[in-house]
Amino acid sequence: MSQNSARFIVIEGLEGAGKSSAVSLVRDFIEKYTGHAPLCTREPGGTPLAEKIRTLVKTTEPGDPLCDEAECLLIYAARAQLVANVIKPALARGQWVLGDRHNLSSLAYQGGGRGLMSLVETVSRATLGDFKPDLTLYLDIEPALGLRRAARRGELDRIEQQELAFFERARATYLAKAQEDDSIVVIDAGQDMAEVHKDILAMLQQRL
Ligand code: Z5A
Repeated sequence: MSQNSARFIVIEGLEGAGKSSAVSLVRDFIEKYTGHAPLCTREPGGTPLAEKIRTLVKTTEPGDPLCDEAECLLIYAARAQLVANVIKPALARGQWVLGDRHNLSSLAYQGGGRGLMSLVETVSRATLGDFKPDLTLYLDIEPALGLRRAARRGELDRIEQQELAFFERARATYLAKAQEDDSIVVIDAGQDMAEVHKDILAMLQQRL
């Protein structure tokens, strides 16, 4: 594989969409396809500093609730660290990168869900410029079904406790962005896992 052929692939979706198992599937596919394991990242997180920010974003500080603007800026601080110190260096040395969430999550959750699209677009441009994934697999699920699946997994974190309408707005933003951008592929994640995985593999074979 030549140095500059490495790609950045991202899995996106609401809670309970099945991102965890999709990440394993795509990681194995990339390893077989390129002969090398990709670097796997998660957001927010993926560097020591960004993991500390992840904890701040996911938990509730009694008496000092995180305001929406601070949530947005913290998530971008974590992403700027991850892109500068992990993702870009990996791509530059020819290693593929597989992300569990990236910038599209901020457009969906902070832009659509929180109603902060103008802030998101400004900070995104300032921190990422033109940098974006080569391919994003968006696992689309009805929020109510996704939250039922996520609830079976255990206690819900600060963001997972938002009202259903928040996730409906986030989903609508995911779908609108996918319409505008050819590098975002929508996968029906409401199907059985076997069907979802079949669709993911078919799409990877077609796109790569
Ligand atoms: N966030 C944000 O607001 N803005 C941003 O820019 C970024 C993130 C980057 C990260 O939390 C939180 O930060 C997230 C968005 C916000 N919070 N919320 N809400 P995280 O990383 O801890 O959580 P996550 O990314 O939402 O979830 P996850 O645990 O990594 O994965 P998942 O896709 O939600 O679900 P899963 O664990 O793969 O599956 C859930 C369960 O469903 C599990 O038991 C599976 O076995 C089951 N499942 C999965 N697929 C199926 C099918 N097809 N059929 C039946 N059952 C299934």
